[in-house]
Amino acid sequence: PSVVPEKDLESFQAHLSKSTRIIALLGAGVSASSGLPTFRGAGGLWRTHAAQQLATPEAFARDPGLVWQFYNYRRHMALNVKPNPAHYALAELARKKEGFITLSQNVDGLSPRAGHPASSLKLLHGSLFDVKCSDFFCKYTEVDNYTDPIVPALAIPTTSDGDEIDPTTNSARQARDLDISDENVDLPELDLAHLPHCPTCKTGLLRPGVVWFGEALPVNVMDDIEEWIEKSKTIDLIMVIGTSARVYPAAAYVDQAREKGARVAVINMDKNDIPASGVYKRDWFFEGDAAKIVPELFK
Ligand code: BJW
Ligand code: ZN
Repeated sequence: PSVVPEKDLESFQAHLSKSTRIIALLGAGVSASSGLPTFRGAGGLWRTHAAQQLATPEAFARDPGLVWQFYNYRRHMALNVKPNPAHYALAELARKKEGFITLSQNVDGLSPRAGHPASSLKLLHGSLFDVKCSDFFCKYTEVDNYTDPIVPALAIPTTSDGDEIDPTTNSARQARDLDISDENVDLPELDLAHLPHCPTCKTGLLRPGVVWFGEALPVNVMDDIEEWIEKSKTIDLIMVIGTSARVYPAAAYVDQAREKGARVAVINMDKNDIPASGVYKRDWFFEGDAAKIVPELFK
């Protein structure tokens, strides 16, 4: 049985099939069913900190050890989950439709891992697997750094019962990661000297290659998108998938697309969690898990 109302599905699919210029704007909800927490919903707290409070240059300046614990943990989590059917469906649409572009706010690497062509995947907020020097004047950057932990000092502590025999199965118990996102689990002591340092300037701390609040989005990414929008005489459709559309300039693409004629389809678990004006004036709303709905929409 269909997970969305048949009438909406039909009118959406009719519009999609005649659309040639299409945008998908993705947020954390796309990766939720893979097991990664969103920012503003349940699971948006890391220990006692709101995720958005750790995602700032000020937090890194104040407590780089804490911010690295957070990002090293997120890298570890992202590497240990899999893309879900929404990532795969979007990747497939990108391969089939030439005029399709994905603008993703996600930094978890799941769209690339699902085979989304890089040429039509714009990572608005960078990637957990890019690393760069935090010294403004040093240009050192690394891409595709999947080292986990990024430095030994940031290794996630595991249960100490690794060698014990489990009486129920009679086999050795696997050591399991402790959930350091839980404030009741002690964070291991961290010597700042053991945080990742820049191999070029030697003095700067490395930092995750993500876009924090107050920072500009990557210039080349913004330029590519502007060019894509500019060369579109009209835009037919924008799909706003699993994002609260509260963070700018990402959310502004909805209004920009609509100015070029786009119809707006929103796919979200929660029909009340979408404040951007452009997103309220939506033409379709599909309520539920993106991992179930997106593949259905593209059938
Ligand atoms: C599901 C689901 C399921 C759950 N299926 N759905 C204009 C107006 C007001 C303020 C500003 C403005 N322009 C700029 C600002 C300031 C600021 C901003 O936007 N603030 C707002 C909060 C008001 N913006 C910035 O600072 C940006 N920079 C900037 O503007 O620079 C200007 C500049 C120019 C030149 C020089 C210098 C500066 C940068 C913003 C960077 C955002 N960074 C983060 C962290 C990235 C790194 C990291 O991951 O740690 O990006 S914050 C965080 O929010 C992250 C996300 O990508 C982003 C968006 O969140 P998202 O994805 O929408 O997640 P949620 O949790 O909010 O929503 C999930 C949704 O999914 C919910 O709706 C659920 O219902 C749904 N859902 N399960 C379907 N299974
Ligand atoms: Zn450096």
